[in-house]
Amino acid sequence: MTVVLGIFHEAQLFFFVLCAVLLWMGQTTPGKLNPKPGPVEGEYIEVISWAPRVFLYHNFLNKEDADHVVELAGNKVQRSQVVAHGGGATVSSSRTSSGVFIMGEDREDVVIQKLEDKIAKWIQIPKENGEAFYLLRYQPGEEYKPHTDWFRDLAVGTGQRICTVILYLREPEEGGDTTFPSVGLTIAPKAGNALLFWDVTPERKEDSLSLHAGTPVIKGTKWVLTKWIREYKYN
Ligand SMILES: O=C(O)CCC(=O)C(=O)O
Repeated sequence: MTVVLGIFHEAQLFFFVLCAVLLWMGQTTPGKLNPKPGPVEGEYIEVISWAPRVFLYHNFLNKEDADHVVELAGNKVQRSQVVAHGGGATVSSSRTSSGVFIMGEDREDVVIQKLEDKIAKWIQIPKENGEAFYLLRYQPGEEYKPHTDWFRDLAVGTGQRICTVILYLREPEEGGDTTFPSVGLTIAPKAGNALLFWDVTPERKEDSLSLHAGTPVIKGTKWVLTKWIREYKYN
């Protein structure tokens, strides 16, 4: 009996040591993926549409970082403008929000840098291809009517805007959806989420299906951070 028990214990001991060694190898063997590379708790990416290409990253950023960005530059917003025909910028009734580009010292902010790095990692395009973040505030009644983000009259060397990322920092109580009217898509501006859509097709043609809008806020205030990504290094 004692001999049988002894063999059993030895077998058990051998089994545990083997498991520990295999586990250790799995964690440390060069070239092997971390066995737990999956999403951080609460983060996941949803494919919304393939035509146009639209993806929603749930819980991309936390409330603390979102509040930090609003506190960093929220008091600098001014009436938004649109790209005028023939270049330059102009105020338009199609875009009634207020906004500011996060540039200079503010762009060096640790949270801004963290968000830029996280976007680059997500979309696999170097952060140097991104324009500065544009912080946008919509109050009740304010909107951005349907438009596309790609440039019609592309100045030589500037590079086309190929995709757009919108980080929802603070959601309004009502209204303020992002919509794609050509394909009947509506994305709720849920704080913490990030929306990615492609302004060009996989063939790098301007994608008319990427027509999108920020619908009027009805109640409360909506804050977003928009980043337009160019096809070449931009900064
Ligand atoms: O505010 C939104 O939901 C859309 C913003 C937008 O269309 C843009 O920044 O290009």
